[in-house]
Amino acid sequence: MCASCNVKVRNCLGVTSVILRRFLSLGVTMAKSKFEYVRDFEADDTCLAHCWVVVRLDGRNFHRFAEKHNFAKPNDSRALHLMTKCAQTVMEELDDIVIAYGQSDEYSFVFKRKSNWFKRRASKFMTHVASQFASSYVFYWRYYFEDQPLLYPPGFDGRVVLYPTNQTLKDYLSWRQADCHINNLYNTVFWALIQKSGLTPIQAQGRLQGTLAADKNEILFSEFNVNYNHEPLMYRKGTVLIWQKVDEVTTKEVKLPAEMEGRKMAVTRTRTKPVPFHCDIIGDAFWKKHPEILDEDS
Ligand code: DGT
Ligand code: MG
Ligand code: MG
Repeated sequence: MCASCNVKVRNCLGVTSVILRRFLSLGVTMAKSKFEYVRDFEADDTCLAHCWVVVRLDGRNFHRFAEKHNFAKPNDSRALHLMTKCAQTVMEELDDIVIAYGQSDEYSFVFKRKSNWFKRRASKFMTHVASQFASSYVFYWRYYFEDQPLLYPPGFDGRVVLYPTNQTLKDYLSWRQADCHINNLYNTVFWALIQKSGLTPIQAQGRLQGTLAADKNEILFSEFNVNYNHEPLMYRKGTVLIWQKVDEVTTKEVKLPAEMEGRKMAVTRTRTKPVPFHCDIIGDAFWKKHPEILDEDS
């Protein structure tokens, strides 16, 4: 019986209103408003089951951004390392990313085939990756560009592409790495002609028109004594991020036993982190060495 109105507790209006208020405070709506129908205008963007979900980001108008921030030409290692730091942050903060690949002003992130993160909604994948990446770019800027202030906020576009098989996913990543190679070879010769031979950009462009990869290698070697194969791997291959076990050594104050109190000791912890590699991902060797990336359970 209710102490105040003397009816069975389940019939007491006071108790009912307490329960009702508790429901409402928990955000449980008892009735739909007449505006609820607008939900039906939302498009269903669920990514097809069992496909690899790839989100590719690309810097917005980075031609201008690189000029304004005095990026070294053709490659600025600070800028590339900052991109990789942002990609590592994305992998650590978001769920289910198995591999990422980046070059120039772009990064691709591959989500597990069986990921059910945000019920596989494409817009959730894309916007979380883009916003986490962009805020990291601004947040970490000063650690990579110590003397160079960030002059305006950079932006990144994003797209989602689904790949139905391991082969199509590998071909996608190969396409991005081949693009890195083609652009980097071209840019390396182009800027050598300008910086070392004093050609104008129009003259350098004319000189390279119709040349094949072998011609560009030859120009680099015979005119600038540069063996393209000895250029830094990060420039030629881009950056692959995969999860690896890493031993982290930290110093900790030891609490016990009593006689050791106050002493510092090195403690080794094993953590799984996204680790960068600048290796070939077009051939089979990489995939044979890391079979877990394409594992069925991914
Ligand atoms: P978009 O993507 O259509 O908004 O336009 P952009 O200008 O971002 O063009 P995109 O993405 O095709 O090309 C990347 C640009 O970023 C390219 O013009 C060169 C520049 N960039 C990227 N990394 C570096 C770098 O390390 N050094 C320099 N100097 N420029 C770079
Ligand atoms: Mg861009
Ligand atoms: Mg780009």
